[in-house]
Amino acid sequence: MTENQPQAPITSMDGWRDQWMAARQNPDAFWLARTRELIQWRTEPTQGLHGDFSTIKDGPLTWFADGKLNITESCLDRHAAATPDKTAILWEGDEPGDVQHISFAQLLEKVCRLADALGKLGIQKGDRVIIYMGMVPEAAVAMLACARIGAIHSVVFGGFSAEALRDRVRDCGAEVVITQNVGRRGGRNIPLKAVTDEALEGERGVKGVIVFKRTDDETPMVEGRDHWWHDVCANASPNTPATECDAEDALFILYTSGSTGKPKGVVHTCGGYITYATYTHKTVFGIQPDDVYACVADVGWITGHSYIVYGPLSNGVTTLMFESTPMYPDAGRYWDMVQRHKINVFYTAPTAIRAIAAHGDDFVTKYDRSTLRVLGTVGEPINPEAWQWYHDSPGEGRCAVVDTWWQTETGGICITPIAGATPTKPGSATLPMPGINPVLMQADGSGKVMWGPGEGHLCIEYPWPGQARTVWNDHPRFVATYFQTYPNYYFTGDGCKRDDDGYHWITGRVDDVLNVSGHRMGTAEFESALLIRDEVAEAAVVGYPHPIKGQGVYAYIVLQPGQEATDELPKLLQQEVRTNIGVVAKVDKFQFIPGLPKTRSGKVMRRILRKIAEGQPDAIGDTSTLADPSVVETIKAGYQG
Ligand code: 7RM
Repeated sequence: MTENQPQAPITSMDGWRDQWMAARQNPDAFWLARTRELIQWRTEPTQGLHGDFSTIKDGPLTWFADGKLNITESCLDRHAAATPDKTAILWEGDEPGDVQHISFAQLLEKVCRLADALGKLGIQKGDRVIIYMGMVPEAAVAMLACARIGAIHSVVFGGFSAEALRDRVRDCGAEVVITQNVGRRGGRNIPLKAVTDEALEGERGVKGVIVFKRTDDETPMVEGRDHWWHDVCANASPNTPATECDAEDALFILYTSGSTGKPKGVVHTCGGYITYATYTHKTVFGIQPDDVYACVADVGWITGHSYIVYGPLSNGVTTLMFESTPMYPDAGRYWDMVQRHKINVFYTAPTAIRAIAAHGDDFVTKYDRSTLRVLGTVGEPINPEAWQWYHDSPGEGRCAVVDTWWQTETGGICITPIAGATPTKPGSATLPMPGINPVLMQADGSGKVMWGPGEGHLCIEYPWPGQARTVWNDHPRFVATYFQTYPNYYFTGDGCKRDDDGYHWITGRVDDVLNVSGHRMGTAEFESALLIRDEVAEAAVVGYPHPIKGQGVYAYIVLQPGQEATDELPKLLQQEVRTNIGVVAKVDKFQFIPGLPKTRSGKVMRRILRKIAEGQPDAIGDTSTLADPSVVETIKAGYQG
């Protein structure tokens, strides 16, 4: 059976085309072959896809439904057996040179101990565990320990506030929270345990908190609820058996912002997700067994899940975890690490590239980058200038640059060059992965598919194993968000251009989702935080182009009658946003206006607000449907340039 032969690496455009065509012609055969060759199954699946986008309203689709596995056996046991002493996690702490090497054998033992400790706290298969940590190896251990016993983890980014953490604990019904006393970043403490305490005040559902001791800072512990990580792990088994799971058992929930309401708990399942993370990681970056691979994202985002933890460990390569920032102690930190750790593949975000490029080439050239082979970027559109700098300066003009487009919901990379195979164009994510069928829809609401070059809304036509299955506890919301705009297609929320060569150029979100420094946030989340303050009658938040962050946040505020826009007010409003969302959420500009531009039916015309915030008041277009077109002139006049 040819489909059972291991896939040859893609090294040419012909190779890419062959595999893309094979996946298109027989997706089941393609993905069954990939999962059998890449993943350790207890019972190999014989079934591919069940269901499709037309039946998704009746329930989640499935991949590999008759397979049984525990994904930690792919990420840990098989490598602990074959290469026990090889470094699995290479940790670089906040201070340069504060380094740990954790081998596959050691990582497996740590995971087993925490898994056993979780079990002793009453956590069973299917239970939810929240992980609220910084970038320490223990964050990966916590994720894998949950997976070991079939518990469902939900990592909450350490920059989110107590309110945001509490919302997530409640939404998923978490019974245990794993945190650390403090996080370290850029020489400063991040009060993770204190925020956890605030979030959990009065939360009866959480029966235990496990606290990793990152520093010797004094840490108040709640009697009967809180346990030190080192205590519970010291008394735990180093050989906790892996719990057998169905391919479609949930592996994790990750909350992500959409255009409306609170963040959604996107659910990924074991078999399809691990297959897609492993396959894309290996294929896109051309991973070699002895590579030192570094993705400097945070495990609080999907990039950290798929390309710091699950993909690289499943592929058995050394994966770096980086606790600090690209600027600490100076703008040379990335390349300092590349030199010291002999990094071969390096993966970061456009916002970081732009920020360090602004500090000049000396911070780059003083370090040896000769080990680098592939440079990746993800999180937001990369402007051609930043792409070129990444390619020429850190990459010495000889490394492959892969601009990888994907989303929390897609589980892994979908549109990207394949390192060493795809000719690149600066600013283009180029071509789809095998198994991904991108389609552009006319943006005029006609629902028509566009052929050939053009610009439209990016959809994906056919299911793939790594895609999210549902929204936690709210399948109708999943269907409404992704499958209703364009029936029978997955709608990404992104705009996209396709050029004459069939290359894809992502233009950014076409909905009310903001992307600030690669952090995805909803305008609705900002607006509801602003509305909490009594002074505020109405609020509308939009994005505008920002040279480093990609997007800045522009808030229009209508005050209650009798209220005044004092000098203090923006600070108070910002404080409210921070309390409700977290330190990552910052309003860059406030404009106080007498009224929002609304249609006669009361709908806010965000297009107008967006154009003014973008500094393009002349591109506003038709305002004749507004209830009171004169507000536009007032808003234009008060523009915060
Ligand atoms: C991986 C991740 C998803 C949104 C997505 C896009 C934007 C991500 C790129 C990109 C242009 C890229 N997941 N995006 N990668 N835009 N080029 N290479 O970021 O769920 O947090 O965000 O990010 O708008 O819809 S995410």
